Amino acid sequence: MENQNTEIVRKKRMLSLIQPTGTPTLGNYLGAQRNWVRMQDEFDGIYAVADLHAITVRQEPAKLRQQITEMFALLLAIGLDPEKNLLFVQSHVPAHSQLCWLLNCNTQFGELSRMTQFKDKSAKHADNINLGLFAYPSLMAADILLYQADYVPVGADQKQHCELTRNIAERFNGIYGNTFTIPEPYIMKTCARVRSLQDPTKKMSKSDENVNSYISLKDDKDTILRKFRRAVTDSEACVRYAEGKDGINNLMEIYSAITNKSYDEIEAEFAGRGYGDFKTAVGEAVAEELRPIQERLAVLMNDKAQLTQLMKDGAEKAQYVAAKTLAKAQKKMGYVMLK
Ligand code: ATP
Ligand code: LTN
Repeated sequence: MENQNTEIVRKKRMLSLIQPTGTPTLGNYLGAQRNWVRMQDEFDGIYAVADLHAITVRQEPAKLRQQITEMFALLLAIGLDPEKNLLFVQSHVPAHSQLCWLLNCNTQFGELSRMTQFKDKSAKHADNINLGLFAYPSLMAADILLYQADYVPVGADQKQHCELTRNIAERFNGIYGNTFTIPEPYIMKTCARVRSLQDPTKKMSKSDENVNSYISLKDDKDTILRKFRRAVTDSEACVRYAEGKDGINNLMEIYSAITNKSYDEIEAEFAGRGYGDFKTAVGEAVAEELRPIQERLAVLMNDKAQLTQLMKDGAEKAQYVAAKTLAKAQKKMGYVMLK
C-alpha cells in the first residue's frame, strides 16, 4: 500500500489579550496589533479583550461597556479574521475566573509582590490597592494556560508576567502532573518602537497626559497631520537617521514601518527638503494606513447585532477550549467531576 503521510501538523498557538482602557495608539498598532494580523496565517491566533483585568483599576460602568465593545470591534477592524483567529471577550468565558482561583492557590505572595507593574500601579492608584490588582498576574496566567498557548507576543512591560506564568505552570505540572503547555514569549521580528511625539526619549503611550504625544487609532486625518506638525524634532533641518536626532529618528521609523522604505530611501526622498514636508508626508502615510481601519470600525460599531453575534460565536468556541483545560486542572487537583 502507498505510504501516505497523513500527519497533521497543528499550527502553534499565539495568544494575547488587550485591556479595554482607552483607544490603542499608533505605538500599540505598529508594535503589536499589526503583527497579529500579519501572523494570522502562520499561527492559530487567540486574541481577547481583557475586561476582567480592566477593573483592577476603577472603571465607570457605562464607559467600560462602551470600551469593551469598541475594543472587540477594533480587533476585527485592524484585520483579524474571526475565521482564522479565536476572538472573544474575557468575561464571556467564566473558566478564566475559575482557573484563576486554582492558580491563586498555587502562586506565592512573594512572587506577586515582586511584580513591577503592581508596584507602579499601586503607586499611581494609592487609594485603590485592591486584591485584584495584586492577583492580576495569576489571572493573566489563567488566560494563557487555558488555551495551551505556545507563544505570547510580549513587549518589555509584560515580560515579567510571562515569566511568572511559566513558573506557575511548571510548578503546577510538577505537583499535579502534566496539565499546561509552558508558553514562550514571542519577540516580534519587525517590532517598531514608536516614541512620544512630544518627548521622543519616551515610548508613545495611550495613558500619556499630553494628547499631542500620541496618535490614537481613532484620530482623524486633520488631527494626525496637526500632531505630526507639532512633533518635537531638532534644528538641523536635515532628514537623516543619526544619534541625537531622536525626534526625526522616530518619524523615520514610523514612516519606514508604514511605507516599507529603508532609511536610505527616506533620506534620499527628503534630501534638501525641510522638516515641514517630511512631517506632512509621515502624517499622510499614517492617516492613509488608519483610514480603512477607521472605516471598518465605524461600520462595525453601527451594526451592534453583528458584533453581538461575533462575540457570541467567539465566546462559544473559547468556552469549549477553556472548559477542557479547566476540567483537566480540576481533576488533577482532586475535584469531584460530575461528568
Ligand atoms: P499604557 O499607557 O496604558 O501603559 P501602552 O500604550 O503603553 O498602555 P500597553 O497596553 O501596555 O500599551 O501595551 C500593549 C502592547 O503594545 C504591548 O505588546 C506593547 O509592547 C505594545 N506597545 C505599547 N506601546 C508601544 C510603543 N510605543 N511602540 C511599540 N509597541 C508598543
Ligand atoms: N497584561 C496585559 C494584558 C493581558 C495579556 C493577557 C497579555 C491580559 N492577559 C494574556 C498577554 C496574555 C497588558 O496589560 N498589556
